[in-house]
Amino acid sequence: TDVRVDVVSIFPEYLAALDISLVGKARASGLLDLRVHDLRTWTTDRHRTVDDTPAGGGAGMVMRPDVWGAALDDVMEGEPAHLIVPTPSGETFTQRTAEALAEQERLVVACGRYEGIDARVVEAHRAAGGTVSELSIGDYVLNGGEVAALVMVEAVARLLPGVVGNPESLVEESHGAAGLLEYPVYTKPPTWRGLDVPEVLLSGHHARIARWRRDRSLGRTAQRRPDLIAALDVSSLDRADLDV
Ligand code: 6GU
Repeated sequence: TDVRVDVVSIFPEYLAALDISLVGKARASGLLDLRVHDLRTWTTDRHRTVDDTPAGGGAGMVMRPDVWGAALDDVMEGEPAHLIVPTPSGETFTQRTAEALAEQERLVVACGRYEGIDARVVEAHRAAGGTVSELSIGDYVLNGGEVAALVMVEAVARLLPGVVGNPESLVEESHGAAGLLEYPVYTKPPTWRGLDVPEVLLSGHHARIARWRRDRSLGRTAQRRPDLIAALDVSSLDRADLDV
């Protein structure tokens, strides 16, 4: 196997979606060794408690460091893997993050619930020589890290060599190297409900099609994601990009 990913959660059922589609195939074909674990396996009390009240007071509950420590020690088998902690307080997970994570041989994803995991778990992992990414998937609040873990695992898995059939479909996408959103796409029939496929796409004129697509990408990006236009590297623009 090329990459091993362990996900630890109190709701391992959330990760069932990783059995299907592209990620499921990557697992079945041995390109991805994905293992999902129930955090409660590492509890020691009758009630299988994973949380406790926050030090310093306040609302909610915090996940216990002893349970998480035991879980991570076991799952990592003495080899500190790269630890991913999904959290709304993390750095933003982007396509660049997915690309960097796809280079790792071992990833462990620690899904927190409640107000989060006792901060010493991350601290201890770093002290033991491990590396950590605390990552958010965007500016909104989820109930726990599981859905974010699904997002991250899928984004990373599809970058592994051999997982996506046509590697060209990896480079030409939104948030690819160009930093632009994808152009609109069409298929047959050429007219549907009175709406036509843009004529240029049926012209067979490859240079004009490429120009049309680039213009649609630029226009769409300017409308929907002005932040991406602001971040564009001027040297990535061609002369015709500046024509109105
Ligand atoms: Cl990674 N976790 C939670 N709980 N909420 C989020 C998130 C992560 N990313 C965005 N919102």
